[in-house]
Amino acid sequence: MASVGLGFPLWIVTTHYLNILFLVFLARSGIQILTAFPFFYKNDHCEPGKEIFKFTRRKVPRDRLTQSLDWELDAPPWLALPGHKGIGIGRHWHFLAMMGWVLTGLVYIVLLLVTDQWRRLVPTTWEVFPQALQAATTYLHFQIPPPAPGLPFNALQQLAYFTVVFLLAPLQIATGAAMSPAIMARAPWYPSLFGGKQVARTLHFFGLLAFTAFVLVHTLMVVVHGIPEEWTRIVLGQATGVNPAAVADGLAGLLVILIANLAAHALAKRSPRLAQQLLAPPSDVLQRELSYHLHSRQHYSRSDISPYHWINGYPPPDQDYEELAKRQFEGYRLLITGRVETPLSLSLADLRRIGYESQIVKHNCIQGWSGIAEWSGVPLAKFIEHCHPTPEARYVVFHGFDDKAKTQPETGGVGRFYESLDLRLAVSPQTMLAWEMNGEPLPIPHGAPLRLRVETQLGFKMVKWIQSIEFVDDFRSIGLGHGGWREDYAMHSRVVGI
Ligand SMILES: Nc1nc2c(c(=O)[nH]1)N[C@H]1C(S)=C(S)[C@@H](COP(=O)(O)O)O[C@H]1N2
Ligand SMILES: [Mo]
Repeated sequence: MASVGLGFPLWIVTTHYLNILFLVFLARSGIQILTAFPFFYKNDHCEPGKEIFKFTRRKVPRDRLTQSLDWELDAPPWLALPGHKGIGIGRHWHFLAMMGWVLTGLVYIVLLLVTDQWRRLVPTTWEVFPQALQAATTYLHFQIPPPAPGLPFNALQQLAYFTVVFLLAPLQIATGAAMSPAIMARAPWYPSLFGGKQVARTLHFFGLLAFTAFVLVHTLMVVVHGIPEEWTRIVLGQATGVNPAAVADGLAGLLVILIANLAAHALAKRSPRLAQQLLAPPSDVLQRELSYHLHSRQHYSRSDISPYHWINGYPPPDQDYEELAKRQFEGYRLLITGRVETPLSLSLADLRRIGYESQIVKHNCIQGWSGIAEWSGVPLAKFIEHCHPTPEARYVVFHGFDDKAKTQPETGGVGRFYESLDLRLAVSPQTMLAWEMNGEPLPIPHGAPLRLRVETQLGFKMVKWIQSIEFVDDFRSIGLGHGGWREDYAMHSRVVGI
């Protein structure tokens, strides 16, 4: 092993390279995700007009119905991955890159600690602060400070690297986790550590800015300290002067990252379905683990209820639905079909007799907004018991009244909105069929007469305006076959605990 102060071992060179690759994908897909809801709030109510900052000039109207999807930006593809309104595939890239980046980081930290390389990163004397100040002064005089004793770089660089590795990176992971509905449902105190989900989301964005600033300055320093010598050192790990082959290797490495990004765009453009099927599986495992093992335990108080609750999805414009609504849903019957002993048709009063519970919980839309409300209805576990599904039943499918070709024509998606839940997830606590919101009959925009609540999942799973419920052994024959309308047309994952 080379002694500290000489070269960088191969594993540092390699993890450094992988870090660049993953950070580029993380940043670009992260921008994609945040443009889906370009508003930043200081509390989890996301009340329009109370933004800390926003990336749109348009003002959200309070006097007419507006859905959050109407506020998604068309992201420029040179900046965001995959660009345009591609949050579905953007999320797959984000989670895939996150897993690669975290793994790379773990390998790096472990090797750092078991070798003596940690010495270059971790300051061992308070002298580092005055030394860093001195280095900064030297830079300000347009001169290059000498390396600190025994280190290949100066004290200011050491402090910067230490901060990025041991502060910024963990904070970015921690604020990312604070946005997960599954984690939030099981441990509502966790996002509170950051001041709530929306503050965590804002900090996560500031983290992106901090990483970007670091990369820019770091790259500038490499140039200032002397390209191509520094470049050679990055590739070979050794200060051997200029090595043209190493410079070429380094450039080739950057070219690979560029090509990987172009390929990612081509894939998303040519076959978004293939992108979904290829990229989602690794994080689906993680999402399933979180969603099936973490049960919702939310008990907010009435005073926590949001003064404004966003909606997503416009109400069914059809006459049969409007007729029902006119009569306060008096003649409404919920149809239960599929793998059940006998098909059922239940009124709201029938449902009320099966069970009744209330919960004050936080809703999380995949686009990024949240809102707290009280929901009341029958626990889905009790409802399922009442339906007597046959042993073949593995999924519960909820069909809405809304034909998305009419309510969201811009996606090109057709058919009534539907979503499926694995039976295991369906019987988890605080999963319910709700007909009341905040103590009142469910308002039409929020899904009257009946909607689903699944508190460890993102909002799109919670079908509104439920017309029928179907027990199935396989969801592949429904819609386009991917387990839900947003899975079919927005390329989302079927289980969304993050
Ligand atoms: N039938 C139907 N249910 C739906 C949708 C929809 O478009 N149609 N949108 C979903 C999405 S994306 C979200 S975030 C939640 C929003 O619930 P809310 O409008 O009551 O806030 O409803 C979900 N349920
Ligand atoms: Mo959503």
